[in-house]
Order: sequence, then structure tokens, then C-alpha cells
Amino acid sequence: MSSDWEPPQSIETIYEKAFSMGGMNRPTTGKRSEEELPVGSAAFQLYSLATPNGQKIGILLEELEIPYDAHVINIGHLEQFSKGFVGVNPNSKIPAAMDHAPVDGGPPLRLFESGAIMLYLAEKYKKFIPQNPRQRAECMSWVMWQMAGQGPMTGNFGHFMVYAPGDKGQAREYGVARYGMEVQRLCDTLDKHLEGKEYICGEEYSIADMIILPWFDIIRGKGYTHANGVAARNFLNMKQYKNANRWAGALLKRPQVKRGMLVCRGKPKPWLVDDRFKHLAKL
Ligand SMILES: N[C@@H](CCC(=O)N[C@@H](CS)C(=O)NCC(=O)O)C(=O)O
Repeated sequence: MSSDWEPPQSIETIYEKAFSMGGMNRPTTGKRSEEELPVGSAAFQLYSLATPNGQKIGILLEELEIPYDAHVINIGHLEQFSKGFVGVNPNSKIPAAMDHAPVDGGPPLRLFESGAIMLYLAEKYKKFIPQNPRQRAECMSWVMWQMAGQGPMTGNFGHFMVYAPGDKGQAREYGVARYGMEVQRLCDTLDKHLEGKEYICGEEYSIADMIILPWFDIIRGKGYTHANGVAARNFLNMKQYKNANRWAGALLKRPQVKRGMLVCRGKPKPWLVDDRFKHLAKL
């Protein structure tokens, strides 16, 4: 097959051209500044932002009703590269957390990768994770489906649809087609699975629901709208996923989920300080 694109001998000659998001991406990892992280009084300290990956943890913390402090990490300001944050997550991505009261009574324990944080908390509190081995296996399968499939594919779709440089038209169209089609296939998988079910694991509400909801919601709602007004929800025809929309709509009625989606949106717990969200505060 002929090709009009030939890779150069090494990536360095082209990655400058592909730079986006203000120099956030580099081929190396590690701290870029010396700031330490704030530490509040609760045992559980969350360092996050209200993106879909962050919202998963917010939902679980609100559902668990455990004390926690949340700290906003502004990735646009490159706070994920501070010395303190890199100490918690060497991979420099939100969400990350510290448990100052781990079950073994040992020193504070660091947590990164949203799926790992969800599993850790669910196992620590023995909640929202099925105890029945069959149901537990099903729950794990969906958690891994989310982490390896739905999250990365939807994020890459969003990148090509909305964030990639404006002058990369051809690359963007290919990226949007490739990832957009895969996102539709993943949504179809979810939709077919949810036929006749209340939750991902049937009758049991679990971390599988909490981890999948935010990424589904971003594309069925107002997220990922191109500057020309074309919105992902229309572009991908999100209305077609009737079972998944019913499931998402029901979950989003839960006050815990509503609060969880807001954790680290501008403020750590916006319902405590922002009049628009005060009705969501716990009595
Ligand atoms: N697999 C990771 C993905 C985390 C992730 O991609 N976080 C994004 C925000 S949603 C981030 O921190 N981006 C900052 C960066 O890339 O520098 C997880 O699920 O925790």
C-alpha cells in the first residue's frame, strides 16, 4: 500500500510540531516546581480536579460518607508537576490521594490511578463492591473496561474533536473518525449490557456504575463541543443509547452523585461555598 507519509528517523523532529495544551506534554516525567501539597485534618486527602477521572472519586467519597479533604490541582497551571504532587503520583495525573489511616496501621499510603483508588476505597470500607465472587468478577471486568477502554478512547476522541491544534485538519479528521467510532462501539456495549438492568452489576449499585458514569455523561451532556458549535452529543448521536441514558439519568438524581460530580470543581466542595449548589449540602 502506498503512503504519502514517511516517519522521520526519530520523534524529536516532529513532536514540537504537535505541541498542544501549553507545553504540558513532554517525553520525560518528574517534578517541574518545588511546591509541597496542602494537608488537611481528615485521614483521606484527595488531590484532584472535576474532570471525568476526578469525578469518579468524588462520587465514591460522597457515597461512602467518610470524612475527607479535597484539594484542587489545576492541571492548566501545571500543578500536577509540583514536587508534592509528583511524590503522590509519579505519573503526574489527577486524581491522586493519600490515606493517612491505612488498615495496616502503617505510614501514610499514596494512591494514584482512578481505578486503583476506587478499588482501594471499596475494599477498605467493604462497600460498593460485590462480596459474591461472581458478581465481584463482573464488577472488576467493567472497572477494567472503563479504565482501559471507555476512558482513554473517549479522552482521545475529545482531544481530536476539541483540543488538537486548529491547523491539523487531516490528522484531526482521522483521529475523530477512529476514536469517535470506537466511542460509539463502547457506548453500544454499555447500552446493550444495561438492557433490563438497573445497575452495571444488575441489582447491586457498585463502583462499576460510579466509574463509568462521568465519561458517559461528558459526551451525552455539554462536554466536547467544537468552537463551531458541533457538540459531541449530536455528533455521536448519544440519544440512541436509550438504556445507558436511562441508567445515567437515574444515577444523576442521587444527591451523593450530584455532589461527587462537583468535587474539585473550582473549589474543593463547591456546595459548601457556592450559593448555586447549596441545596445539595447534607442536612
Ligand atoms: N488513567 C489515569 C488517567 C488520569 C488522567 O489522564 N488525568 C488527566 C485529567 S483527566 C490529567 O491529569 N492530565 C494532566 C496531564 O496530562 O498533564 C486515571 O484514570 O487516573
